[in-house]
Amino acid sequence: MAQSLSTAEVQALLDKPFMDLVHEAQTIHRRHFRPGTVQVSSLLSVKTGGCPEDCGYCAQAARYQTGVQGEGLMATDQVLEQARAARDAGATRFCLSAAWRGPKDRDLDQVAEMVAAVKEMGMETCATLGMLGEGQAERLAVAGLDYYNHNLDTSPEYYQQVIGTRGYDHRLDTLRKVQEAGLNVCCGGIVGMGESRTDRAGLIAQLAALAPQPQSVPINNLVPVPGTPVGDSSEPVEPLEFIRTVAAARIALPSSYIRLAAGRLSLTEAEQALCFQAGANSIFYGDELLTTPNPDEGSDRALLDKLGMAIEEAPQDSRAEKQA
Ligand code: SAM
Ligand code: DTB
Ligand code: SF4
Repeated sequence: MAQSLSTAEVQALLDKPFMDLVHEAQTIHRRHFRPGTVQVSSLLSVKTGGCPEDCGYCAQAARYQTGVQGEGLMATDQVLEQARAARDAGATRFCLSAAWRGPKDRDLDQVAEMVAAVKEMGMETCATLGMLGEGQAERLAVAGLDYYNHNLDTSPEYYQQVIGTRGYDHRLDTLRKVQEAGLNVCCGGIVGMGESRTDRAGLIAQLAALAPQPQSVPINNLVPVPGTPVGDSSEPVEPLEFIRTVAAARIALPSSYIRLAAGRLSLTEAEQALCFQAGANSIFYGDELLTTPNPDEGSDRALLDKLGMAIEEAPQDSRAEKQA
């Protein structure tokens, strides 16, 4: 089992000379993964906008004027059409996202139907639906869900500056429910919300302390959304600082997939290559995230070709693999 690092230990990593940090991350990466392959997930917002929560970075929070219209839950047929297109373009995991505080049982039935049908298509499945109540993670597991995404977003200290309607403990409680249901956990955070390096260290230490460590760790580079408090007030982090964060996550979470999540459009190809060098081995694939753009599949395929990297095949049964 990976040893968890304290905030001070992660901070010491982040403070290292850049070349030493990236070298250490790449060395650890090669000990745990085949270099040169990238896991690819496609995202679909199945329920967009109108969210009652107040996450300060989010385009979908009803209380901020972001221009995003609230919509109801998408029809299953439409979701399956998008999943098929993502699979045909090369994605091996499909992630269903909903702008809810948490799912109502009636909504969960419909999402469970979507999950089962996507799984049937031969893709891995992921869902991110907000906080889960008793029995809901089990319901999703029975439907064939492989991963549940629920982020800690930032350090416990900085969290309060960003989100008021749900606490860090609520998030940890949902993560515990997901783990107890035998699902893989996808849990990460956001860089570039005005937090300090110590906050980034605090987030990584929290992720590393989860037992077991999350199988998937998305590192989002804030996509500043006009109309949100965080989007309107934050200065972007420097790309080199983002790459340091990726490297420290790789070292602290040696056998987790580290995903370059939102915000890749603000990184050059060379900066993304350095993220891979620092141990990132997963991306969101497809030209839209939830409400904001992402590089299109063609430019990602071209980038991977230039780097001599390949898309990783989906495992036969990722939950069985985890339990083995
Ligand atoms: N409503 C669900 C929830 O909060 O768990 C699922 C969707 S929510 C949009 C998923 C995650 O996307 C957030 O926890 C946050 O880490 C990330 N995210 C949202 N807006 C973002 C932005 N503007 N830039 C970067 N990451 C963002
Ligand atoms: C995650 O960590 N990042 C994804 C996914 N999990 C759901 C979402 C990114 C959202 C970026 C902003 C938007 O498109 O609205
Ligand atoms: Fe709602 Fe999720 Fe956005 Fe928070 S991050 S406002 S919970 S959609």
